[in-house]
Amino acid sequence: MEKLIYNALFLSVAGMSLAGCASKKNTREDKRPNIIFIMTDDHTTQAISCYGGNLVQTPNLDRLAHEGIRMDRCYATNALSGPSRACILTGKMSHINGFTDNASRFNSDQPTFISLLHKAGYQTGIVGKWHLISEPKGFDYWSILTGQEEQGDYYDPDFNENGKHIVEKGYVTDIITDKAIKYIDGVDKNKPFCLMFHHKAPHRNWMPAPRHLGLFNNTVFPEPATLFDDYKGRGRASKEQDMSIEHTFTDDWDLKLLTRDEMLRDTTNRLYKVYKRMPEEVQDKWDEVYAPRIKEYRSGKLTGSNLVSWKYQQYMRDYLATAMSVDESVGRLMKHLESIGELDNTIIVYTSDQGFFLGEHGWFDKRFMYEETRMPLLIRYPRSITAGSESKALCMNIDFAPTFLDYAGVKIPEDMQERSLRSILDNGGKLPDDWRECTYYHYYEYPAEHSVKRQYGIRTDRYKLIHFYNDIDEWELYDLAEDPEEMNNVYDDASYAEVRKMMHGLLEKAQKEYADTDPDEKVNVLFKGDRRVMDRTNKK
Ligand code: SGN
Ligand code: CA
Repeated sequence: MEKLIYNALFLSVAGMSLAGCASKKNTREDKRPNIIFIMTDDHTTQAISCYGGNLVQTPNLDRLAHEGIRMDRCYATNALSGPSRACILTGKMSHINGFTDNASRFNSDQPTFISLLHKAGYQTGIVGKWHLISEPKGFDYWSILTGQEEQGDYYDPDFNENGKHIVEKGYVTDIITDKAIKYIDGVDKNKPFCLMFHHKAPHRNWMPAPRHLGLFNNTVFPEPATLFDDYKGRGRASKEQDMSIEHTFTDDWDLKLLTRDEMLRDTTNRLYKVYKRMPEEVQDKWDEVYAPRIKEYRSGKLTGSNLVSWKYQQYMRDYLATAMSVDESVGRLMKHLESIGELDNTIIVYTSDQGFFLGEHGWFDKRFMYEETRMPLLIRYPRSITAGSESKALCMNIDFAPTFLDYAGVKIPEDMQERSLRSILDNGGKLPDDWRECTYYHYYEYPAEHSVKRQYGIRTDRYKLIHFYNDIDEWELYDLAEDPEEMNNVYDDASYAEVRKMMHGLLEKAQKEYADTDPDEKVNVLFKGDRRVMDRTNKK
């Protein structure tokens, strides 16, 4: 009931603002839309209220959904930052674009939707996280995060701005938003622009903006039903990962259980390295906010499952407070576009490089092909997208490049591996008759941090088939209608024999279609400097 009232109120406010800006015509001669591609890092649908998440309210993202379309089944084809970004730019899967894991280096000489838009007369810019190591190409302007292996810092972050190193004072989400707004204000108003607007938040180790420090300290968040998963119904991949709240979460980096004095005694501590970037008054607030947490932890009362529950609460407090800044950023951006009359001339996309586990299966992080790693995808463009649409169409991040080119009227290159989503977006989310039967996934970063084994697979409307290869050789099959939390692997269940056969057929077809010709290839992990290269000379 409460939710209904909230939605009704919200809709009326959103409706008013829509009516208010509907009169703003595109006065440019060149009528092609601007494109603003907002991508956060590790922001997941469970933490966004328009996706039905029960953790927090995200009014600005909800506004995007109410005034645009909410896509419910969009998947990264390789749920990790660098790989997802490379897939998005090129419209090609990792084995084709060459960026298979976070230790790769992007070959930025290959065509991207950005370089194609640029050639077609678009102004192009990127602000925030890039994470592809090589310098961006095809952009007129870039200001990208550097430091901490290109993850950037939450406070006083370093940037590479068109090749020059600079340090900006303040909180990362706000700085990136300022840069985005400045870029929009600085473009030639006679030509369309495409801006990639990429946040660091809410990536690990989840450091909130000063104004959000302690925001949720009195909130108790609902626990996911699978927080205490014992992985019984599944194989070694789930059992042998290293991304659990119970075992992997660290006291210092993740839980922030160090006082200032303790940090000063060991200034090599990783938490201290990011703490010392904060101005003194923020450090004071930080100390105040984390002191009760440290005290509670050291009281010695927390053990076993109580300790896991407690850690989960601290995780949610930090993650969700950090994510508040991105919801506010989206609000600021929309208001600004409205004020300069560009809101309706602009396709605004909101997504995240991948989803994230918020305690489901006892985990944080991503990488697995399970449902929690799906991407949020909200798109607002009132000139052709009906407000309040929703869609269950199976989408992938490699669909983005052809979609943007389609809206910009630029020819989609033959070798992009997928097609535009435009016919779905402009048609109230309805599926065309010949839409795909499944999405394809292939994850490579193993052995590596979090120990998630290599895997590939497909997801259809109802089923999911996964093969964990390299190190182990195990298959998993899920019936998502019967088992949406993916607790029961039915691969060896005789009653699913037909489904299993059907899924293997589809998988083979997908691998052929996407030219993943040797998916079980076992590659040696080699390093050139600190960059990983795939050694294919000595496989298996
Ligand atoms: C860092 C994090 C990992 C995370 C990767 C990749 N460790 O290495 O937890 O999985 O980034 O994330 S941390 O100790 O540095 O916080 S990604 O989103 O960039 O792919
Ligand atoms: Ca990420």
